[in-house]
This record gives sequence, C-alpha cells and structure tokens, in this order.
Amino acid sequence: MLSVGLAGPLRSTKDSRASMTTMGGMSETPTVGGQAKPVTIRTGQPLRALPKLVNQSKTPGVFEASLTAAPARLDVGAGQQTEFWAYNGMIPGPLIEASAGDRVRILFENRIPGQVSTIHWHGMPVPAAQDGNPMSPVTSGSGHVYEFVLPADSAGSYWYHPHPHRLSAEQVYRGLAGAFIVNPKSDPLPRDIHHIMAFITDLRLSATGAIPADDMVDLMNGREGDHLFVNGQQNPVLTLAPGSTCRFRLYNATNARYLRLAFEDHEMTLIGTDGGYVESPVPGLREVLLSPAERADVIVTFRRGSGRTVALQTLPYERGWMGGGKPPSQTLSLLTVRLAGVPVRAAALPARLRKIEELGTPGAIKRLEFGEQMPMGDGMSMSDGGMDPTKMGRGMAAQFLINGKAFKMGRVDLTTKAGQVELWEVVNPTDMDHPFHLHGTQFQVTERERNGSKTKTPYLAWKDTVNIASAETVRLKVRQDMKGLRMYHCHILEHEDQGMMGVLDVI
Ligand SMILES: [Cu+2]
Repeated sequence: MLSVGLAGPLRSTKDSRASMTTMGGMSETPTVGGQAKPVTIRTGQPLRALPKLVNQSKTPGVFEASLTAAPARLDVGAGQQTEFWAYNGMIPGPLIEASAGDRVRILFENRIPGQVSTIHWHGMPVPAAQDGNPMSPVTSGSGHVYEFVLPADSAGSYWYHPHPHRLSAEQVYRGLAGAFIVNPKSDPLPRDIHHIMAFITDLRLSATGAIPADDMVDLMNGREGDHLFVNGQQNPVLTLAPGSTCRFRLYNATNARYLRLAFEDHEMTLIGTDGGYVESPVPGLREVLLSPAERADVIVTFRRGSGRTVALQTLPYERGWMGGGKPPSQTLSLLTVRLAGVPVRAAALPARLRKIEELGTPGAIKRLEFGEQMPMGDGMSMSDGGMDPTKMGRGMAAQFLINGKAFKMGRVDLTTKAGQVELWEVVNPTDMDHPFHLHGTQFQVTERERNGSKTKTPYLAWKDTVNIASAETVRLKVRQDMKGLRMYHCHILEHEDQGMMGVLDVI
C-alpha cells in the first residue's frame, strides 16, 4: 500500500486484483467509494434527442446563443431530485449545431456558487484566447462572450466543458458538458441514414440522491460513476425498422471511464473520428475503444428481424488501477435498439467521405513522458500544481506529471512555431493508461509502439485525444496554425486537475 515519504512510481494493483477475483469474486461487488450501491435508476425509456441550443441570430452564417452554468435540481430517473450543475438547466448541456464557416458568439454566464469556470471548446480550432483556458477564468457571478469562426474544413463531433484550474473534474462530474456538432457545407452521407447522438456520461449518486465529492480512490484513478447514461438516460430504447442503417455519434464524456463499445453481433463501419470524417469508410469493426473525451462516428445496419433487440454495450477494459476501490469489471448495456415493423432496405455508403492532407515531414521532435509520483515528505503543503490538501488524508496523495513536472500556472513548458509540422512522441511508462489531449488543433497519429513492436496507423484520421496505454509510446504529427497558449493534458480529469498538464506556447 501507499505510505508517507516515498518518492517513486506508484504501482497498480493489476496482479493482486486478478487473484482476488479468482479467489472470492469480492471485487465484483458494486461499490460507491467503498459503500454498497444504493440507487436504482429507471431504464427502458424511449431515447430522447438532445435538445438543441437555439440560434438567436437572424443573420445567415452567424450562430448566437447563451449558455449559463448554474445549479439545477433534476430527476434522472431515480425518483428523487439531484442537485446538478447544468448548462441551461439540462443534463447533458444543450446540443450546439453549427456549420463550417459560421461565426459563433456564445455568451457564457457563470452562476456556479463560489467557483470560477470557463468553457473549453474541446477539439475545435478556435483562437487561444477564446478556448476557455484555465488562465482565462470567468468568476462566479460574471460572464464572458466567446467568439470564433469555424474554418471551412472543420466539420466534426466536438464537445464543450469547463476547464478551470483544478476544478475541471468536479464541474464535469456535477453535470457540465455538452455536444457541439459542426456540419459540413455539403454532406457526402445519404439522407436515408438515421442520425443518432449518443453522448455517454456516468454519474455517482448517494442514497439521498446527492452527488458526493471525489474521494481518494477517485483522485488516484479518476472518478467512475456507478450509473451510465446516453443523452442523460440510463439504458434507453431506440426503436427502428429491421434493416435500418444508423449513424451513431459516440461520445465519451465521462471523467475517467474507458468505453469499449460494441453492438451485439453487429459490426460497425467507422466513418469519423474526433476531427470529422475519415477519407473512406472503415468496415468490419467489432468494437471501438473510446478513452475519456474521444469520439467515434460509426455506421451500423441492423440485420435482426422484427421483435428482436440489439444492445450497445461497453465491455470490460483493464486500464490499470491504483489501490483499492476498483469498480467491477463487467459488460454493461448502454442503449437497446428494438427492431419493429416492416423491414427496410439498408442504406449504401459512399466510397469517399473527404480528402485529408497528410501532415508533411516534421521540422521538430518533442517528447512527452507521463509520470506518477508519491509526494516528498509530508507532501501536503504543495502550493502549485499539486493536489488540494483539504480533500486528502495526510500522506495519501499521488502526483501526476508530464516530463517530471506538475502543471504550474504561468509557466510555459513547450514552444512551437505556428505553421510548423512537429512529431510528438508521447511516452507512458506508468501502470495506468492516460488519454492524451492537445488543444487548438487536430493531429494525426502515425505509430504506436509497445514492447519494441511498432504498429503504423492504417488510415489517416484527425484526432484531438488519443489513449496512451500503459508501457506504450504513441507518435503523432501535429501543426498549430494559431498563435497563443495551448494546453496539453491527460483527459482523466482528476489527473489533469492534479498536475498532468502543460502549456504549449505557439509563437
Ligand atoms: Cu491520466
């Protein structure tokens, strides 16, 4: 177990966990920070479409609206009210839908009691000053207008969430997150394909319906809620005619849960990643792994008959776990597709979806290495970039690092020239997986390396978040086109808040 005063890498409990499961199965008991799971949430409601944020502008090519973050009392199907922090009173936040080329102007009002906040436009190519960095906080009781123009080739499945200094994890697990779709000027997909948003979140509730604060287990591993939601509903039902072809925009908007997604007995065809369409559909996928913050756009044709169902499931995934309190490793149903009525003909996909320019020869190489460390000495007096001592027991906390350093406000960690292609090597020698996210642009993953064996990425795709598995190195090409300060960090939000983040200055 962990002890005071040690400086060195933390060990995960992968091995001991495996033997515990074999011996007694005790680790399969659902826990909430060590207590039995007390709340039952309704399932089986018709899947609802995400409510849209209404465009207030009458001018073509302009999207104008307001988002207010404030406490909201809502029932998510538990038969009791829960106090969330919500955008415009909704869990998840309203869907923002704009088109490539649009000018976007969003008035943000922060009514979260006593906390600064920001809105980060995750994955979107917006100017640094408009991107909701922790350096640009909006104080409680005040507002800020975010304004940016969506570039011509920026269509994709993005999202928005708070990014304040050390408070991102709490503000997201209390409910602040929403989807932001940018549509292309002309869409290559045929119109007879159903379009389904699947914005996946998780939630922990106490017996009284309250959202408990992060405990030590959460701070170490990232918080996994006990209840999984699609568009704010637990295991809702989507009814379709047999033979229907569906496009699912799959989002992992959880703090720390890995989603290994599969449709029972149905293959998926990948058509898009974080930054929009891939060049050509990639058929034959049995599963898609989404680490926190990643998105995938997939096509499924439902080939079972009327009266049958097909579940969208998340399968067990070992991401590495430190200490006790590991949630049960199990297959969970996220969404049930019910087939009913007269069969329809499957839709055909176009052979080409878009052109992606391959980023050229890198002019510079950067190496980023994740680290986990026990604090030195009593460790609890850290003033910058460390953990919040009010939330910890003495001597119990880990630190999460990039290149040996915890995030420090005001420090620039890396510098790059606008317009220059770089090769980034992201190295993970720790025992846990960490999803790596970079602001300001999309990148192209070129290669993964593990135990000396290298795998080239088989197709071009734009990504803003990529999982770096334990003991893995991921190489990616990236070019920043806009000057200013950009964050890069682990998207397990508790790790980000506890220092696994740096600042890139684009000059
Ligand atoms: Cu992490």
